[in-house]
Amino acid sequence: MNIINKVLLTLVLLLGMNMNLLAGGDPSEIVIKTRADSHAPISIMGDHTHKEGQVMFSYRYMTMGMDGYQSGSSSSNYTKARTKPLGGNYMTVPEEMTMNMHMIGAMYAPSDDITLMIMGSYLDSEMKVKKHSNKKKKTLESSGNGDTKVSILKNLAHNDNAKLHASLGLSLPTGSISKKDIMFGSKEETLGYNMQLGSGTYDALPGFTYVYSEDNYSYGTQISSVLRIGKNSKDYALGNIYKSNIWFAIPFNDKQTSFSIASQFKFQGKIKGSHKDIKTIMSFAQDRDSSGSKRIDISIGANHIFPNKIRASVEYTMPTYNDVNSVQLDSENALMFGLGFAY
Ligand SMILES: [Cu+2]
Repeated sequence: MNIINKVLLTLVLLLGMNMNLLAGGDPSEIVIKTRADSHAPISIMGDHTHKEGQVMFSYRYMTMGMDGYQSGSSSSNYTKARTKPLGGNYMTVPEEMTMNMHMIGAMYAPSDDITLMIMGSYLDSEMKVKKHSNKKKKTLESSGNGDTKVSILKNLAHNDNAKLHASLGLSLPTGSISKKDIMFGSKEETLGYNMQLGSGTYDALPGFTYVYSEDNYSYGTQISSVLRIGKNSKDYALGNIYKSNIWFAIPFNDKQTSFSIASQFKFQGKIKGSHKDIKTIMSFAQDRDSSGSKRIDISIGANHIFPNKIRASVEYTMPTYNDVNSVQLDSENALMFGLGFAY
């Protein structure tokens, strides 16, 4: 099933669930309704805080693919993907990659001003590679727990329409950075950087989020970073990430449904050091030179709150600009789906 079919299927399922629940809802019940767009599009983390005593659980699923080649800001080809930046050729060439990620999160507000957040993840990745000499193909796999993030969110200012909060988090290196698979030899070898499940480092996660809402629309912006602290046990550190997000949302259906359009700018630096278990660099996937990028994505999304207060969200992300170091696999569209419940 391609990604567009997945989006359509999800939307149809959401609509179906909505109709069922509306039919069964009790109109005499008095409920204080939160707006669907009181949360940002689902791919944006730490976008909202909670009222004192409130607890929220959430689940997110993301699937993304990479296919074809990118070099600098233009598309590239197999020949370039096989060429090392300083001359010579790699023995193997990655052809495509898919990554599926499950995220489980919990939030709790000990006061109106402070919200605590924890998020764990599970990743499942696949990369197809081709050995140039005999054209043999192999699918490399890695799966397991990713890094765990703990954050504190603090409200800085708010009035009837606008709200500003800061967040400070720490990413704990619970994801493996020693994932291996059999490539073309007889024994397992260390997989490339993108196939590892975590950063291996403790990462500081600072950010600021501003949201403004009027009766019939809302918009928000978030700036955030991932700052690696030192190097990991394999003698490298992934590049720091600097992101800025903006989104605009329109609520309807008694504000229980919203549609959004969003854009993200993301800069990620190059890997520092190199994985000490990678003795021979087989392809650009294991080469630190092929890391780091500047990219702009555009996404469309929907949030919906069911009468039973379960919040469902979907977001479809399209890369629109990508400028990568050396040569890398080209990003395809991504899909994220989320469920949340607060009480
Ligand atoms: Cu929440």
